[in-house]
Amino acid sequence: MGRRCFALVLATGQTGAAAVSSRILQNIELPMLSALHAVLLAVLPQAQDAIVAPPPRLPLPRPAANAPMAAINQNRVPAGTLRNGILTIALDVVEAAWQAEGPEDPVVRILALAERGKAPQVPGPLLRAPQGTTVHLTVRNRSDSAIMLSGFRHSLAARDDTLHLAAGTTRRLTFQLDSVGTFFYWGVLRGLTSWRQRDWLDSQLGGALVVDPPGTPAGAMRDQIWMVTEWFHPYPDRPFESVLVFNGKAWPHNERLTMVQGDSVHWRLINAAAIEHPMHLHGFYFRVERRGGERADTAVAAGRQPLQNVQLMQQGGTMAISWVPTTPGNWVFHCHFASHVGDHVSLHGSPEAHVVHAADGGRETPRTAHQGHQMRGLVIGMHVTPSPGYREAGIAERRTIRLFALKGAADLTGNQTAYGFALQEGDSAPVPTAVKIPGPVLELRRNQPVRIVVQNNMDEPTGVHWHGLEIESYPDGVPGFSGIGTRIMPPIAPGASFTAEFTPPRSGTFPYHSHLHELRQIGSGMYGAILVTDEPRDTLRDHLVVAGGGGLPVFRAGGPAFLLVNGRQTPRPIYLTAGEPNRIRLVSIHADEVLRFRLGDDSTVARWTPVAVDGADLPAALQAPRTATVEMGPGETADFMYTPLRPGRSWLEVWITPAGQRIALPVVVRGE
Ligand SMILES: [Cu+2]
Repeated sequence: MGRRCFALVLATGQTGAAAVSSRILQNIELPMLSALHAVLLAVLPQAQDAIVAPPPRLPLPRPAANAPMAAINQNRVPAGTLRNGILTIALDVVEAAWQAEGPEDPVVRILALAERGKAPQVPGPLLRAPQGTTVHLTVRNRSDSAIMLSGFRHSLAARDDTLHLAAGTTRRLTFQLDSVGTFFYWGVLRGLTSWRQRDWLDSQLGGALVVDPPGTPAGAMRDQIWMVTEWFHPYPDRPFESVLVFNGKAWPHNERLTMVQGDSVHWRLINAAAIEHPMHLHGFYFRVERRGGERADTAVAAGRQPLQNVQLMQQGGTMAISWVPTTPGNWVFHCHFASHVGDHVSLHGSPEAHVVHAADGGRETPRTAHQGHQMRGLVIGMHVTPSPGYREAGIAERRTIRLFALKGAADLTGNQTAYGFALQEGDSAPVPTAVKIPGPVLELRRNQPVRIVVQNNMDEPTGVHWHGLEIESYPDGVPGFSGIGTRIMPPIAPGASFTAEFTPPRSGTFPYHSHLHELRQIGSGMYGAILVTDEPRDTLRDHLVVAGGGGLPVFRAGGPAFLLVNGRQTPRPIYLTAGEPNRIRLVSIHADEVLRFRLGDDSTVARWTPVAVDGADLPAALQAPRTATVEMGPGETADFMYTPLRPGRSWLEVWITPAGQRIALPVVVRGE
């Protein structure tokens, strides 16, 4: 499928981003994988324990000296002229320069689209008009590269929806916007047939195409459109250089949105990168109102829109989501693949960095400095301003939990160090060997105020996120960002503690996990489950399955990708009684992999009834019995009711998709 094939070399021990590199690795032959594994396992222990320096960087393709700098397109202003039901638009394909990150970060060479007479844009100009609009499109290819454009005419088969432009030529296309929804148009270099095949030069050729319902007045749609693209450069002697962006810029250099507490927020997201993304919203639930792909987009009936805080976006997938930011403060929306919010998808630190000289002759420091957290790539930050009269509840009486972040022995796969959590029991702090993977289950009571004191007894900073809980911003756990005004949560330094105070408002199943150096810390075990309940759980009929990493993720396919289920590669059985309903809570919290779950025996898949996702009860229309398989991105939880009909033995299998490590948890059904 992909054109890319090269070794994932760990020159400094920075592990490969399984998610980023999966499309590459799918082409590697198995013997090659085995040899690489040997190398990897040999270098991993040292690598994991250090605060790893960025990998050595390689030259990036620089733009020509006279190439115009691409402007960042926030997708707020449609391109062209819309008059009497006709949208007239003229685009140029040009060689351009693009700076996906900060003013000191690299400027790279791309092909870009410009509205005639204007600067080229990343993403390309927004095409937006009501259904039924006729579009007169003129495209002039002013670059030296032959290209093909597609994605304009959704009623055609993909192979017929093409517009070929040799260098220097102009083509005209007239078409009708015939289906409502969120789409994208795209270009590729000559000889390629899909946007999935792009790597760097053609990677930003394309833009959003939004078709509103007929009769929508211009300017009436106040939604924010976010387009995800990737600039990806393979090399023969190191994995790759990549940058992943929302609307042309990566965190922390992309636009910070300001919204008012209680606003209605409407976003459209377009994943025009050749890799899936589990998108996660902190603090609030959203509903997915529309869902689409490359050539179709469908409204989701109101009664079938669950509350979600994670949605896995497939390659080429689109969605329209809405939510209400009910709590003020700083919040993030981000991809939950750890490698997509870290150095693997950043050009920062490259020797090709473009240095901006400040007025005083020194180097200008980007204004959006990191302030402690190290996220990069696919993160959006939001400031929610308090509505008038807002006050945080003052609560004196709280149940106190002391949670320790610890490093244990080198007892994970490949002799990696276990990172994890332990609770204080009694008067003395837990010793490092008390590390538990997954972390201890935090059993909280709905509406009961709690104070969790996180004591960091590791030798590196951390921060803990209570994923999915609708709580205040300050305890939310993104170091250097969570909080309100000047009261910002700091990274928890080695030896220091942080007190998170909140009151969980909803009963359900949630993960908690590190929110700093996520690939290493979550990947090495810093994750667990939070169960919020109204009354004590009946653990004979209420079962928790936490699937996550057990060492840094290395390979998706064919090798040890370091998956643990309930902390083990051979998990202990769960016991059920025939004829009795059981709740099965699944937590998918691998740092960098999508997991698939299947309940059944060798020949038959069981049936179960989904009752909750992401900690929120499902609408009645979605609580219908179905085949017991589910795919879950990192950070997702799902609860199912399962009534085994007869005694026997089956399995809850968990594996890294599409065909990675597989673990089977025995399910033993006893007679009534
Ligand atoms: Cu991602």
